[in-house]
Order: sequence, then C-alpha cells, then structure tokens
Amino acid sequence: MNRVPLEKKVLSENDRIAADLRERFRGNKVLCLNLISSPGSGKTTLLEKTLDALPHSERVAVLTGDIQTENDAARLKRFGFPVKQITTGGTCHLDARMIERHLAGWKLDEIDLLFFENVGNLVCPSSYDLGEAAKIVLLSVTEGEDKPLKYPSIFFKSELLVITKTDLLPYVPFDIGKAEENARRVHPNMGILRLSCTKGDGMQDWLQWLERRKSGSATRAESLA
Ligand SMILES: Nc1nc2c(ncn2[C@@H]2O[C@H](COP(=O)(O)OP(=O)(O)O)[C@@H](O)[C@H]2O)c(=O)[nH]1
Ligand SMILES: [Mg+2]
Repeated sequence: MNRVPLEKKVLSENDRIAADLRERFRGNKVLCLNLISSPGSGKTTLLEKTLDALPHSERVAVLTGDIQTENDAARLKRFGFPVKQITTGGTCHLDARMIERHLAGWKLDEIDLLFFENVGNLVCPSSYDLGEAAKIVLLSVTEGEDKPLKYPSIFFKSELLVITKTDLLPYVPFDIGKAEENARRVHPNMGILRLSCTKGDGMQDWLQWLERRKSGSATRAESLA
C-alpha cells in the first residue's frame, strides 16, 4: 500500500489555502498565533487568562479546535470577544480549509490579534500550516522534560515554547532546566517562557511577548511551516 501521493496532495492543497490566508492576514495586519500542545497542557486556560487581562478595546478573536464539544468556546466566550468553535469530528488537527470556513462572517480588518487553539496533539498539527505568523507550543510540567526530543517537529517549527503549570513543580520530578535544554537542542533560537496560569507567575512576560510580537508582526509574518 502506497499512501504517500494522497498525503502529499492533501498537504499541498492545505498549503495553497494557508498561503491565501497568510496574505489576507498580512493585508489586514492581523497577527495570527497557532497554539499547539498535548490535550490538557493549558491552552484554553492560557487563552482565558489572556482574554481576561486584555482591555475590552483590544481587537482580539479566537478560533478554538476540538474533536468534539463546544466546551472551550463556551469558556472563552465569557470574556466578550469573538470566539468560534471548530469541531473536527475526529480529525486530530486543524487544517487551513477549516480556518477559512470559520473565518466567514468575521471582518479581518477589525481584528488585530487572532488566536487558533489547535486540537490537543503534539504530532499532526505540526504538519498543517494555517497561515499563522507563528506557532506556539505549550508543554506542562507534568508531561516530562524529554518531549522536545520525542516530538521534535513541533518544537522546531514553533517560535515560542511556553512551559505551563509551573506551580506544580514542587510535586513532580520535572527538571525544567533540562526541558529548556532539550527544546534548544531541537531549536536553538527558540523563545521560552515559564508560566503558571493558576498563580499568575509569568503572565506579565507572556503579555509583554504578545505586545512585542504585535509591534514586530509586519516584519515577522513568516512561520517556519
Ligand atoms: N495547576 C495548574 N493547572 C492548570 C494550569 N493551567 C491549566 N491547568 C489545568 O489543566 C487542565 C487542562 O487545562 P486546559 O486549559 O483545558 O487545557 P487544554 O486542553 O490544553 O486546552 C484544567 O483542569 C486546568 O484547570 C496551571 O497553570 N496550573
Ligand atoms: Mg482546550
């Protein structure tokens, strides 16, 4: 059985739509960030804390993906910003077509910052360009410091690593220095933030990173996808 040609065709079709999306984001000056992690690493929680911290004048929107349920969209809608759920019905990643379809009805010139919360998975989302300016990978301290070595593709393609749930460090044998060293073995120039959404530690660093990324977005529009 030879599965390569079909996979290539699907990916090249995805790349074509993603390139169109990237042009639209660039033309409308939308900074688009694609959040990727294992299920439960804290993507939705980070987005909740981010939306809660941003002023209501901020023009931010979220597309959140899951295999089933509208739970995450319900959590995120509470903050008053535009949010849509993408339910993939079994697919383990978001693709550019899903993004294109769910953007319908939103005016991109009224959005400055657009988050995608990808389906929880460290493998499949790394192959699918969504037209984002940057991928951001989250790794919680309960997942083990070897994950950048086991899943190098997503760590290589992500501009930023956010190590989440640092409040749990006293209770788990997670060597955070080693995790960062492993990430930099895969991606030497990777940005790394340490964060606890529960305690708030590192939240200011994250918000500052967002601000800096927004002001530099005109020149940093390419992802490594
Ligand atoms: N202790 C701790 N738990 C967290 C933190 N962030 C998220 N969680 C918990 O981790 C679980 C999964 O979080 P969620 O945001 O739904 O993860 P997602 O699947 O990546 O979107 C939830 O029970 C959260 O309350 C954190 O900073 N510290
Ligand atoms: Mg989630």
